[in-house]
Amino acid sequence: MQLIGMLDSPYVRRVAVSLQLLGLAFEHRSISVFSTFEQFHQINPVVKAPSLVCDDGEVLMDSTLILEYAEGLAATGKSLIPTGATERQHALRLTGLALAACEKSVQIVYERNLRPAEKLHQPWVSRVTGQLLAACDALESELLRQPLAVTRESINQAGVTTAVAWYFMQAMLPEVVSAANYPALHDFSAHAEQLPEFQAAPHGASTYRR
Ligand SMILES: N[C@@H](CCC(=O)N[C@@H](CS)C(=O)NCC(=O)O)C(=O)O
Repeated sequence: MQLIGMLDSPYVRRVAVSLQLLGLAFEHRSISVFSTFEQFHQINPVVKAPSLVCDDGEVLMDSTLILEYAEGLAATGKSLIPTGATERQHALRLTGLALAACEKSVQIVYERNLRPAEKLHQPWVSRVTGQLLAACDALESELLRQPLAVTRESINQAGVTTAVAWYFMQAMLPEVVSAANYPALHDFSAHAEQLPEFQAAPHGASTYRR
């Protein structure tokens, strides 16, 4: 299967890291939804990153749906979703918070980079920034209350998505989300980024290679 999209997208990166942790082989094509729109369009006319081209050619999109598909392909016993109801509920809460943080960060980045400066709508930016910081505050509290596991054997989807989201925010919006205010998130991310699966799929323009 082929993972389409650049690793500067937190959604693409969470899939690239998760596929490795699930033990699934894939080819990565670092194609941009912006600078190589036409090339992306030929693979998926909706031009959403990540897209996953399955082995039979069918194209999936949306990182959460792609990961649901991947979970079904993984060998028995390999999963990033806890099986116990309480642990699963908590992992889903954290994953939801981290995904909301990604969404709000991406909205701010698009507002800054894609909209002409004179058309920037400050009330919208303020609203989105408040939502982003609310998600970060909640994640920080959760990590302080109950630390997330961060070895390659124990990290779960909440851990992968939280770490990827934090790295993305620090790369793109460090002045909005100050690391000094979120020491637990910062520390967790620093540990996760040391894992081989994160190092093989670094944030940016590079291509994952096995
Ligand atoms: N909910 C989606 C969000 C994916 C998303 O918004 N990806 C961005 C790149 S970071 C994208 O495709 N942007 C191009 C566009 O929306 O036109 C997911 O989890 O995959």
